[in-house]
Amino acid sequence: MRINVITIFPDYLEGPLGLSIPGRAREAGLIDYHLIDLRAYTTDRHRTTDDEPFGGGGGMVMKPEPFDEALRALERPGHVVSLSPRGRPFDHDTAVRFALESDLTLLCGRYKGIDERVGEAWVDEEVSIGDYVLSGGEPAALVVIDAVVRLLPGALGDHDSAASDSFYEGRLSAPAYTRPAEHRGRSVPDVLRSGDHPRIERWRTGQADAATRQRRPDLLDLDAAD
Ligand code: 6GU
Repeated sequence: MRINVITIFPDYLEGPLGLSIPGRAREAGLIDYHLIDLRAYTTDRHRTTDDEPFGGGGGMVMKPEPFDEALRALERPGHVVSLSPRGRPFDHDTAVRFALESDLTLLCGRYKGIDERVGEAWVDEEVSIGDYVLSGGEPAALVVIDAVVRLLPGALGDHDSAASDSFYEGRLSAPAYTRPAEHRGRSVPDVLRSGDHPRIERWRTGQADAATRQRRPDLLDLDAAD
């Protein structure tokens, strides 16, 4: 898989993409990241990427031409995704869909967003990572890439690990414990040390359901589910 990211801050992403699962997936050849500096596709002396909004109001809007040129320079843009608080919520199912693409291109907006005509001409979908405003799409791009990369076959090296993640079966995961069995007067639940795996599985399912009911009833709401 190849992921292109168009941004005015390629350095913002370079470090994190070299670490942890995203870094190991790159070393293993499962994925290739291509960080594209939007300013390389400007033509003026000041390398301008934004301008005032038509119609007035505060803030600045990202100009269409640099994004257009950066996208035109890509041999295979593949599925083009714009990161914006105006997007549809990014979730596990979206990550699964993206992980099935061979080429994914992420556009990082800043300020009041990217000129809408870039969206009309190039963007397949717009996604948001939550109901708050970030200074730019870059942290959201890292979130999307991390969530996608860990779904690529071989990235985790342990399918059980992905299968026990939160959201894998539409609910939160069970609480986890490691050594020591007793820590500051608190013990690990006996069931987890029993060696009785069917019983452990039932306990985990019960804990996962209880946590989901308490914290995220929306995930169990069959009307809201898709
Ligand atoms: Cl994807 N971008 C920005 N700028 N803010 C956000 C977001 C994305 N998702 C939530 N807030």
